[in-house]
Amino acid sequence: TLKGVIFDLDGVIADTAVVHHAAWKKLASEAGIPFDDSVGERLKGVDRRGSLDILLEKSARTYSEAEKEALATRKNTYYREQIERFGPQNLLPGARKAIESVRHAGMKTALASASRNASLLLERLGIADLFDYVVDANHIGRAKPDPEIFLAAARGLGLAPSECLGVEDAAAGIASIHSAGMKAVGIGHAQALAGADVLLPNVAAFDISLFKT
Ligand code: G16
Ligand code: MG
Repeated sequence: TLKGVIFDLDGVIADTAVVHHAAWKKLASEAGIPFDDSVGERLKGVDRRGSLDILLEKSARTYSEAEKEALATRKNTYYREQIERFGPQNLLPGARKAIESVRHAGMKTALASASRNASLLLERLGIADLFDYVVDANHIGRAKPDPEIFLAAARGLGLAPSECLGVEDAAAGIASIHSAGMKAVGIGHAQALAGADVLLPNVAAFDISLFKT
């Protein structure tokens, strides 16, 4: 039976997917690297360095390690400039209610985010106290689509993976949830989410009563 729900952060709870997208797009444009929405979609849920590697697939030249480091840092600067101004108004509509519905049903909640800015965001959004356990990129070795982050979240909740449900807006995240042995709820419309067990248009449509057995 279901005892816990593990939420992704960017694009599920926080309205940051567009901010990540804009920061990568700006970097790509400055570096003269082609960037379109299909590249943008592939970057979702992928950690910073993995995202840069995807971006550079389209580059006409190669970059040294030091140059790559500098590009990733520059993107993060653009991103941080925006989220420093974030507050509860940047929660996606219905996000708080969705997390609270899980808690009110007597189940546990965890966060599994690939972002190294996750704790800053949780504070800014005012939702740090809604999670029983938080795992972000600072705690794990292998990024999504590897199952490590969702497995670590289940372990932190003291639950078996089969007792958990994962909620994600990105293909890499859905793959991570499935490899961890959990059912996956996809949030959004992207073609890339076709593998999700349940697809909802947005987090406002998430209510734990839909999943309780
Ligand atoms: C998020 C975003 C990704 C981003 C990654 C790393 O993951 O979806 O687009 O590249 O974090 O973020 P940062 O550069 O802040 O460490 P998630 O798992 O919360 O969706
Ligand atoms: Mg996400």
